[in-house]
Amino acid sequence: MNAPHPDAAMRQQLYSDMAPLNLTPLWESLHALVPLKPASPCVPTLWKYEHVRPFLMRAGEAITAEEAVRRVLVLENPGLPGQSSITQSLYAGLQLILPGEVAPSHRHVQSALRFIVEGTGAYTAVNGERATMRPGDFIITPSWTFHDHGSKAAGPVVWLDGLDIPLVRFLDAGFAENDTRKSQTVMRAEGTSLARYGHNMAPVRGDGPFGLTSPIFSYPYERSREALQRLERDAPVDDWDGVKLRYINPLTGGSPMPTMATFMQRLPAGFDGRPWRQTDGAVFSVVEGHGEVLIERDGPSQRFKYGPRDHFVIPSWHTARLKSSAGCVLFSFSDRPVYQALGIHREERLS
Ligand code: 1HN
Repeated sequence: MNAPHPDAAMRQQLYSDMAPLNLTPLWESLHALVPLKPASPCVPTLWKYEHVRPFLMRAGEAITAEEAVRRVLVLENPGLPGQSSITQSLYAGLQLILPGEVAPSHRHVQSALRFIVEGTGAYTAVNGERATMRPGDFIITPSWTFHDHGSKAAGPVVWLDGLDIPLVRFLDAGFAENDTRKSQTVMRAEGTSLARYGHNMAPVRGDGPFGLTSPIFSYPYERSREALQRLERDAPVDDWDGVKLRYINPLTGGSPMPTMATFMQRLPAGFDGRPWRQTDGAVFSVVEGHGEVLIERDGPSQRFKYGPRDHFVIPSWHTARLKSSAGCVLFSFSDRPVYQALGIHREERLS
């Protein structure tokens, strides 16, 4: 134990005397306020689908989609208890819809992404157009657009929800509103948005329908998968990422949503990736195959073995590397566009 500073008593008296005036001494918290490097409270975590699925099915018996409004089990980071957050700025959950159910129409400022994990034949409707869900599809709900979900499937359909909820909460920018109707009236044939914007072409006149968000709200898995497959065969594989592509807003080339970037990557069989770190915490959904991710920060690395439908999070500025002996496909998302818009994104590729 160090001897107390000779002025310690005087300082404590100062702090307690000024506290009623809402004054605090910066010098006591300066180092924590301006850290030498990010010190996220978020911790690396893996959710095995085989462990989560029984609880999702129990939720299916305990409450209807309509009663719950959204029947979701939140993937809550154990380092952020009670905050419904998977990173400091992002929310993730697994949503279940059963045959014939409807999750009623509403809208909110928060942007949402859906990544289909299990089952075929549920749909989401955005601004009067429905998108049928198939495993591996990436679907967008733009900020402040009405959306409802329903299911004509024969069995359960489960998807990953990714939302910028903690970020919007931090900014005190949240508004929400229920629709007057339970389900939106279908106004356009399915696939209209993809035909207009998803073929490296765009309408000759007029702006996109969703402001800063991509006009394509469903990116089918078969097209992403085909691109990765061809690149694995015909192009160099990156030592850190394998074969990785980012989804784009075709009108801008930027991220599909202003607050979230999404990616899909293929790790070829035998991939033994090099380590990297980045400031944006990232959430992964395993689409196909098996592998492992090693994650560390100032200590021994943690090893997480993953398989299809598992989910994991790599927090800010943790060093990570990916391996796969049999090969695998990973979807991921982060709030990288926010860092980039603010000019504060950092990434380091290590060897
Ligand atoms: C929401 O609207 C959905 O539309 C899912 O499916 C999860 C979590 C918090 C707030 C709104 C959806 C949500 C949500």
